[in-house]
Amino acid sequence: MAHTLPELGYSFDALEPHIDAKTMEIHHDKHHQAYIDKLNGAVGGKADLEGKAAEVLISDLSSVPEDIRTVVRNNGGGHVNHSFFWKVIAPGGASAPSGELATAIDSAFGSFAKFKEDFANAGVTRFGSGWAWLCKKPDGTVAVCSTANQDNPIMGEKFGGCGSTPILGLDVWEHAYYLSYQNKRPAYIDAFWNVVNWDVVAKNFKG
Ligand code: MN3
Repeated sequence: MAHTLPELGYSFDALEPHIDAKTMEIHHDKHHQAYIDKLNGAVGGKADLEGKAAEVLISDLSSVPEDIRTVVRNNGGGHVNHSFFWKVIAPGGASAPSGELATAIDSAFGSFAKFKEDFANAGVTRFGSGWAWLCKKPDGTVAVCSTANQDNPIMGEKFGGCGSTPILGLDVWEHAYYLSYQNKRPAYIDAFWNVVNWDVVAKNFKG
């Protein structure tokens, strides 16, 4: 079965003024769709691959034939990352972490403010295009990291990942912010905190 574009689940203007409607429309309908089309183009007709979920494909890139591995890494990663991103910025939900997640953040970073600083720094210092992440490590603690391009933490270390599970992610590709923020990536990251849905992040943390 071919990979398909998930519904955004809310209107393009739902995150205004922090993320503008035009950016959301192009980002979801054009950029995300393009990753899906290229992923389908790579795995289509390959019986052992085309039935696999994108998460499964990118978490085991070594088993993907070498001639399409980079295409699957970039576009399978793009599909997984964006499907995840739309959910963690969905409108509604808690505007700050609470309960076990808040405790995990406090123990890892000292405070919520310090976590935000570390996460923003991961996004600002990612050279070129990529993502900032808050991940749950195999031992249950949380950590900040960033990946290049469309790599995802669930990819093996050989492929830019770290074996942790993302619970919050931020797209820092220019296409995610250029219309409103131009070169000011830090301003976009500041605005991002207004749209994070901490109920979804808490659900991701619980697994
Ligand atoms: Mn993007």
